[in-house]
Amino acid sequence: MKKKALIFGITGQDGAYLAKFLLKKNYIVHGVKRRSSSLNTQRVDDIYLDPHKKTNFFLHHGDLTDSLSVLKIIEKIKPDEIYNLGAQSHVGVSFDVPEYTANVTALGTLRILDAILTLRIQNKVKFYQAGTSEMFGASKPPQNEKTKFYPRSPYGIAKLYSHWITVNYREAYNIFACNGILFNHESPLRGETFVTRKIVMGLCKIFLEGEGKLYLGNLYAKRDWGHAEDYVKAMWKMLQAKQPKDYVISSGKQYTVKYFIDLVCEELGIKIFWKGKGLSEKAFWNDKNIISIDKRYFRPTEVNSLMGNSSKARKELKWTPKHNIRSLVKDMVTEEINRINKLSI
Ligand code: NAP
Ligand code: F7E
Repeated sequence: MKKKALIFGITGQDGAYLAKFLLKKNYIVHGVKRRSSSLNTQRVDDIYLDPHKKTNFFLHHGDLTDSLSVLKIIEKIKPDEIYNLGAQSHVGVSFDVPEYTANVTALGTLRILDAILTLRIQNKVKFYQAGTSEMFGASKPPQNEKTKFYPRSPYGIAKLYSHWITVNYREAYNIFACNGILFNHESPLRGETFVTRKIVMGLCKIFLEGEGKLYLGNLYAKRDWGHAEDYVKAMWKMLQAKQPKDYVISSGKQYTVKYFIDLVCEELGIKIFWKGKGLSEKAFWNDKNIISIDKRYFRPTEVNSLMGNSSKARKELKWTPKHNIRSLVKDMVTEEINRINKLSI
């Protein structure tokens, strides 16, 4: 019998990579998408077939803020594995909509876990919760499973609730539930307002079309960036382990936002130079100012330095990433150029 997976957050970056990975593993994949006024399934359109034809991929309308929809979908699908990747996942935006962020990103997890109990399937289903390095926040790197949590945003705090409610339901009700504590992971499918994709899109537009200018916030935050393709494999591996546990997933290296810009320029074969300091810092290409700082992209509280130690996952799950920072940048730049070229045909 084929295994059935249910993915909340199917329309996001990780949802798309995980669905493709599980389909290759011969799973039947069900995804939950929320209703929106414009289509939001672009990332999975390539695997979506007419449901009247033979397919292993199905989409259902639902919302993590709506307990009834969560309960009904789980009851209907009876999945072997549930992956909760759904969230209001933008750290900056979480300062603008903290209550909404808590409702989706914290209480959404409770709604899934409680549906599992209500349906009395706690001994049949495995649960993955998408935790984040943002829970470490101000704690010094390198961060591992034993590092103290010190979140610095409404998003990080909502995720911390999800982390502990997952631990609590595992201990109280014996649910096979795992928290993946994933450090930043990117890809050509990354949301356009996260810094790596914003940089790649902005610079490709400037260099290929001679158009536009990039406005950024804190260039000196350090992040541990990996590739989403590698990180979704770790999610699956956690649910195949003998015991349900929590794992840090990271590359173990950190770079500044400014260094990421330099790598993208290198990949594009372009030389830029920097001038000025603080809010007046600017980047130039052929004497043209192409990057400036805009205060609006600074956060009320910043997470300055993240770098994970994922030795537990590497040892116990035998997880090893295929990508490094350079292959990540290469993949993102190549796909962006392909997109621009397709649009101009
Ligand atoms: P993403 O691209 O922002 O995707 C988030 C997904 O959640 C989207 O499918 C979104 O739907 C869905 N969603 C939002 N609100 C919802 C609601 N009320 N009900 C149901 N679904 C809802 O995020 P990602 O980068 O793929 O990350 C996946 C998960 O891992 C998220 O939980 C994120 O917080 C977490 N995480 C990400 C990283 C990272 O670096 N990428 C690191 C650690 C943890 P729409 O498409 O309709 O918006
Ligand atoms: O910011 C700085 C910003 O928004 C990275 C989410 O997937 O990873 C992500 O959260 C850094 C921050 O990612 C801009 O201040 C500078 O220091 O790409 P980001 P994030 O906040 O690290 C974690 C692990 C998650 O769990 C989250 O869901 O870049 N930065 N200038 C900027 N950031 C943005 N977005 N835009 C700028 O213009």
